[in-house]
Amino acid sequence: MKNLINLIDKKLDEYMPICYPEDIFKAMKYTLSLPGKRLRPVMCIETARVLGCDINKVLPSACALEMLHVQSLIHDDLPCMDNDDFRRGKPSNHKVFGEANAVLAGDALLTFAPQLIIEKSKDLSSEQIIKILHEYTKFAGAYGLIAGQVVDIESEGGKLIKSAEETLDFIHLNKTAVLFRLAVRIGAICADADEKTFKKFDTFATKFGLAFQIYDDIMDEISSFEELGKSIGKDKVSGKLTYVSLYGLENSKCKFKELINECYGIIEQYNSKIFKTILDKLYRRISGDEEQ
Ligand code: GRG
Repeated sequence: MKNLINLIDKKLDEYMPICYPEDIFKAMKYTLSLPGKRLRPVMCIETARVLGCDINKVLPSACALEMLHVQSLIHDDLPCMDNDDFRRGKPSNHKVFGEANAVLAGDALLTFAPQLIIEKSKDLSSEQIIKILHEYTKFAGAYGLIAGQVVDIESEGGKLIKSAEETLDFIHLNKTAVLFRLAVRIGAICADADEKTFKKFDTFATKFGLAFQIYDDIMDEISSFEELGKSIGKDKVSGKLTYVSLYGLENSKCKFKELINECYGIIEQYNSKIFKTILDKLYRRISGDEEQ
């Protein structure tokens, strides 16, 4: 896993040389190069690998996914959104580069990512590239990430069109699960997976994404700035709709474990050390190491 993360970091740097005007590239590279977990590119590459695809084919798309994820983090931290001063243990993008450059750095990452897929995916067919770009634009936009963020903001202001339970699931599925789904779907496209396999990985990523957001909600309650690298306890103060606020801490832990156990079941047949490591790590943290 460490080797894979090092490879992703190397490629992220290599794919984005600094050009004029340097300020925008510096802002883009700042949050991108901070030590994130790289979960989305890792899951994209591992999906492709277990399905028999050479990982070099998928590297540009995997790095593009991290760029999209980082864009969402930069914009999420802005004062007009979640207003967070820290990200990945360091001052947020707008704290270092100013609001205008942080907005532009996010916009630039969002557009750099598909450019990278088109320019660097030399070993994929045109049909595969079109499929990947279709997935990217659908999941990043108003049918995905943006939809999740809009409903999240609205719910914070008390505006609920659907029930609290339905609203929360909508937010989790669109704000968080969507990028894990995008990751495995792109990996499966690169590997030319059949429909049944594609759906299996999609179900895995949907369940994993929900579990991951529940994990994030729980950590906001029980963790520390040192562990997470961002401000904690903010959800509670802002009266945000979260799994913990709606169902309580213990029920949230149970739901999280149930989903992760389902993930183990789906992925078991692929014998993937990397998927197992990711699931184990999250499960152990929530169980306080006493289970497994
Ligand atoms: C796509 C134009 C466009 C806008 C995006 C701002 C926004 C709309 C969406 C916010 C999405 C968001 C920040 C969701 C939170 C998901 C989440 C749990 C992030 C933390 O992921 P980790 O823990 O972070 O994998 P690292 O830093 O390790 O990569």
